Amino acid sequence: MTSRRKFLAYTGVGAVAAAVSQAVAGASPETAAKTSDSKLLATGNTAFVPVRTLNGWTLPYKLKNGVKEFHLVAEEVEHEFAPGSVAKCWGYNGSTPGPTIEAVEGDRVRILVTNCLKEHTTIHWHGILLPSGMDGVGGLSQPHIGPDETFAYEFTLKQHGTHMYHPHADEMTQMAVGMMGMFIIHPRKGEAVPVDRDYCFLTHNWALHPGTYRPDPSVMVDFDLWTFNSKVFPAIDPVVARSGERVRVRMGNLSMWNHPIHMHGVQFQVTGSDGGRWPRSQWRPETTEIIGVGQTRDIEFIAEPGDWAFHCHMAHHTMNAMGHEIPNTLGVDQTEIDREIRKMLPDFLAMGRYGMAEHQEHVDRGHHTGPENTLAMMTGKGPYGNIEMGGMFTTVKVRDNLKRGDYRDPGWYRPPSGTLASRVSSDPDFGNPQRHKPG
Ligand SMILES: [Cu+2]
Repeated sequence: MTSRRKFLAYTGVGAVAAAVSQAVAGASPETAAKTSDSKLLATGNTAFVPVRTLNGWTLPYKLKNGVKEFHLVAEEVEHEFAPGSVAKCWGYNGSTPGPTIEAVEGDRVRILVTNCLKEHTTIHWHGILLPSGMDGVGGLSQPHIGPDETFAYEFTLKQHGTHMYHPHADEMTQMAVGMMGMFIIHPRKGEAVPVDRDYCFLTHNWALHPGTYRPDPSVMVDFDLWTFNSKVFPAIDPVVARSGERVRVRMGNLSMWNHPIHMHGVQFQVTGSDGGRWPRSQWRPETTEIIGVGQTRDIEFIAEPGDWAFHCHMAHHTMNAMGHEIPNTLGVDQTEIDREIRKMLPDFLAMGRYGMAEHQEHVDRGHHTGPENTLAMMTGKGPYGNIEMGGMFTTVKVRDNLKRGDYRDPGWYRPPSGTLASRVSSDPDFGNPQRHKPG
């Protein structure tokens, strides 16, 4: 735990990590190891910007006779999705997702896996080319790792790209409760188009039923929480950058749905996947990219000043716990039924006649306390009011005056004068807009 805190404190001043990484550019592995803390930073012959795991952390390693040795511990963790919702989840080394493993193409890695669960597990290195016996499929490629046992995986990284790790034993349960992580491999020869910031996260879905504390692995469709790195808005870190920087966001999907991830403000380029960074001729401009189940995708963009929404475009994936099997109240006058129900349930409040935006206002006013340990369906405050989001939503915050490697939340954007949408009338009959006349 001490080393993890130390490490977090270290990366907390992200500038330091980035600066040291740049300082080792072109250095031999030996000098690189001397110039920095070799347990924490890459010691290959290539400089790279260390990947930044949203709301997460990177696993330190020990260099042992030229082998980078990592140690993962599969265990139960107490996890907070956002203030007001905690759960007994499973993860690695105290967190869900587990820490990001970061290495360089050509590295020899050894990954010790200690199982502190009460049932057996394994780890599959998703998308990584390795000997069959290291592939981590319990029963097929290896014996299971029993409770209290430690297994060693060891292989040489023959590729680069955005990869993932997850159990391949009782997968349905172990993944549903949070066991997963990212495995980032940087190219040995560096990148022709270098990035200034390199973010990563995993998308996931959870059935944490209202009022409960353990995710339900049997649910297949109606999930309650949709997360980036096991967090929901507004607890998801913003993606922070300085204007003009090249930013990469690496996204992986180990959930049960596809996620069309949409970014405002730019056309990003889709530049890579589990297959590594694609040749430039295959990059394509998009504003939404589907991250299919079991896939990873890298997007890159040049940061534009502002506060930009960054979210899954499945509208229910930007909400928290909500009922699905309910009658449609849109356009329904519920005055009578409201009165009748309140005789039995004094706190009852009919809603939804004119839309659901009022939900967040009512929650804010304390009208709906809801079950314990359960987040409101929509939440979040911006500089201009309620954001009415939850789940897979965060912001890209770009400012002109940020220092390189400063990842701190810069607060809300102040648009230059003349660039903010504003009220010009409160009269519904304002102006003379054209309307379509049926028939
Ligand atoms: Cu989605």
